Formats: sequence, C-alpha cells, structure tokens
Amino acid sequence: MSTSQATQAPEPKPQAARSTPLRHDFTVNEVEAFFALPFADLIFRAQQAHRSHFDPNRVQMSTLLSIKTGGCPEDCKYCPQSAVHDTGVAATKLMAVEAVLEDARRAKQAGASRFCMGAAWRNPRERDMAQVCEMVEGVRALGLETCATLGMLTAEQAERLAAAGLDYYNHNLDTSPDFYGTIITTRTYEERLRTLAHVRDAGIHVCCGGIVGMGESRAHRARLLTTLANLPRHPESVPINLLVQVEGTPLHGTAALDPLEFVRTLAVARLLMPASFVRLSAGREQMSDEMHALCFLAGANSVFIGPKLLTTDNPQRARDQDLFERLGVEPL
Ligand code: SAM
Ligand code: DTB
Ligand code: SF4
Repeated sequence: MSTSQATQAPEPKPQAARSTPLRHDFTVNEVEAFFALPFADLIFRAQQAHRSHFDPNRVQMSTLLSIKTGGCPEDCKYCPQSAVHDTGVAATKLMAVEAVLEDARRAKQAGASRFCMGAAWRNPRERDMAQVCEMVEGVRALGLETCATLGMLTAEQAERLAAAGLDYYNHNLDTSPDFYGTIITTRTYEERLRTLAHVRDAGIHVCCGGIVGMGESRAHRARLLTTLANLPRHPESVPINLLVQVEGTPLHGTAALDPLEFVRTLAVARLLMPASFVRLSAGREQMSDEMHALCFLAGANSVFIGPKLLTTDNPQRARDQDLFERLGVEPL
C-alpha cells in the first residue's frame, strides 16, 4: 500500500504518560502514517514514548551463544545456518552443559545481564530437552537472566523450560504475514504464532521481532510491526535485526536498506510498543557510531554485546565500550 493512502498519524497525547494504556488495535494505515512522518517528528514522538516508560540512557545488554550451530533443515533465505544453503557454516552437535556455563561466566564478567542460547533447530527433539533445561538451570544459578531460541515448541516443552527457570524465549515472526512465504517455505506463520502462545501460556517472557532489509517494502515492515503490537500482549523484548548478508544465502546481494528507514522502523516499534525493550539486534557490526546514536535516539534500548552473534560478527567489546561511554549509555 502506498503511503499516500495512509491515514494521518494520530496526534500525540499531551503527555505520553505511564498510565496511557498499551494498544493492541493498530491499523496498518495508522502505522504506515507513523512511518511517513517527517523524520524529526517521528524521532520526537518516539523519544516521548521512550521517556514515559524508560530511562533513555540505560540499555539492556545480552550475550548470545550458539549452543548448536548449522545443519538446520529449515530453508530461511536469510540464514547462514540452513543446510539448504551452501555457506560454509559447519554443523555441530549440541554443546556440553559445562562448556555453556563457562561461556556464561565470561559473559557475566563482560557485563551482560542476560544470556541467550541459540540452536539451529526447526524444533528441539525430546532427547535434547533435558540437556537444554540443565543449561538453563546452570545459567540462572550464575545470576544471569536466561533466554533461549530453539525453534518451534510444543506446550509441554514450553512448560519444561519454564520450570527450569527460562526467563525469555526468542521466536521471531521475522516479517509480515504476506511477505513470509517468499522468505521461508518449510514452516508457516501460524506455527510461529502457536509457539508464541505456548511460550506466553507457560509464563515465559516473549522476545519476538523480525528482520528488515530482506527486499521487503515499507508496507511489509508496517504490517510486521502491526502484527507484533496487536498480539494479545506486546512482546517484552522486540529484536529488530538488520539483515546480515552472508554469501551463499539466497538473500546475499539484496539491495541495502536505506539506513534512515531502519531508524524509522525502530522508532515506529518504540511508538507501538512503548513499554517493551526494542533491541538493536543483528547488523551493528556494519553500522557507524552515528547510526548507533540515531538508533538509540529512536528508542532502541537493548543490544547484544560480545564479538559474535550466532555465526556472524558483532562489534568488539572495546568499540562498544568506547561508543557507550561517548553516548553516556549505561548498562541496565
Ligand atoms: N532456529 C531458531 C529459529 O529460527 O527460531 C532459532 C535461531 S534463529 C538463527 C534466530 C533468529 O536469528 C531468526 O529468527 C532471525 O530473525 C535471526 N537471523 C538469522 N539469520 C540472520 C541474518 N543473516 N541476519 C539477521 N538476522 C538473522
Ligand atoms: C535475534 O532476533 N537475533 C539474534 C537472536 N535473535 C538469536 C540472532 C542474529 C543472528 C544473525 C546471524 C548469525 O550470526 O548467524
Ligand atoms: Fe534454522 Fe532458525 Fe536459521 Fe531458519 S533461522 S534456518 S530455523 S537456524
């Protein structure tokens, strides 16, 4: 849908007060109108929303560990870990519990408050569950918040992870319902939504967002954010990933997204889900310091720290520390 068809963005409330109820009834037209605001107006409104719920100078910091890499049967066109694409990522077995805990200790020393364990699975097998639950228990015992991203879950698996002490489960919608089929064919949007409902029902916090820069339109980005905000509850954490283009994946060579459009996407996420953590997720390694500053101004208040995401690079700790100091950004 073109932006000219969009309705006018609603006027900001006199004060985006803490008591403003969170909305779950956004229309796509309304969200497209937010995207179409003059840049300064959009950032101002995102700042108002951000400051009504958060200290704008504090950023939540998570660390990622790939506990099972590569060889994934799914065909996600963006992903270097899909066995369907030839990317040179070697498939590994599930890591031993003690090796994961060693990594978690290092992450804690480096200043992370949350430790996220990622596995290149369509879904965990029953025999993997005991080992993953042990990891969750061990990481929690170190005083870190726990997060996992293991693919689709049954209701029973979600309950087992909750009982082990899992605080967050990351499961992204990735893109809008109408663009999804061009990116992934091996599982459906409805299956993603079902896993999110199991996670929510088990009492685990939901971490759910998407990827931009995959050749989607602004209307697709608006529909992704509308779908996220109109879930029965806003995800507590909303990762916005900028596609990391990896050679061998079908999306390698996709035209780069205008960086200001990426900033707009963060700002609209902040406006729609003002009380959620909006994570400036994959793609930071390629971003300038100035781009980082704009992303925080737009309302991003969470990042992954440490030199590696799952298989691709993230900024070195020293670069982040220098940047955060210059911006007056403090860890949460
Ligand atoms: N296999 C599980 C799943 O897909 O739910 C968990 C791991 S998967 C790697 C976690 C998320 O990483 C994906 O949902 C996607 O949003 C993100 N991701 C994967 N490859 C990416 C890339 N090249 N650029 C940006 N984000 C990516
Ligand atoms: C999320 O939304 N982004 C992270 C995390 N959840 C698991 C993963 C980004 C992966 C980027 C590509 C890679 O390093 O393999
Ligand atoms: Fe597998 Fe997850 Fe990568 Fe898709 S995004 S190929 S499910 S690891």
